[in-house]
Amino acid sequence: MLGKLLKYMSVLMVSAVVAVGAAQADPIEVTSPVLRTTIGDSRVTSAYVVLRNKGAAQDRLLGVQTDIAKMAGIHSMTQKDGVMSMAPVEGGLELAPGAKVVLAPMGLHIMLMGLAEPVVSGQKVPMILIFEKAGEMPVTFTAAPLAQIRKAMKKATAGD
Ligand SMILES: [Cu+2]
Repeated sequence: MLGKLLKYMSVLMVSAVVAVGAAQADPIEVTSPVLRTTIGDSRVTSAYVVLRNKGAAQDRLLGVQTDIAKMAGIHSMTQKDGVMSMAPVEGGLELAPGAKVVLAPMGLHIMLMGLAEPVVSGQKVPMILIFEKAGEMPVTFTAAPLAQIRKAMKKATAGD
């Protein structure tokens, strides 16, 4: 009986959260969603995107969902003693009001591991970006080779 009640209550709480999210106009602008094509037998790749928080409140990119990979997460890349290493961004990626956060090669990226299939150029990959306040946002990423992504990202971030 209690279990049933708790289940009902949690459903109510989820509906409330969804209602709040739907009431706001999308304060997070998502542009230039791309992912790298895989090389050879590699089953790992990275996806990049430009995020802009147009709202007045801080938000966070908490995670990413996709069917193409067993694991998707947000990674940062740092250089120490000339060696690049990457690590998960703990607690989500902060998006301050007005901030533009660029996920690009050699920096922040969406890490995709355990790909079921290789990623080929031009492939459209649906993903869901999960924000703390803005909620779930479906975004279609387009696959391209790294050199092409570098060029496109440079263009997308020019003038800042
Ligand atoms: Cu990574």
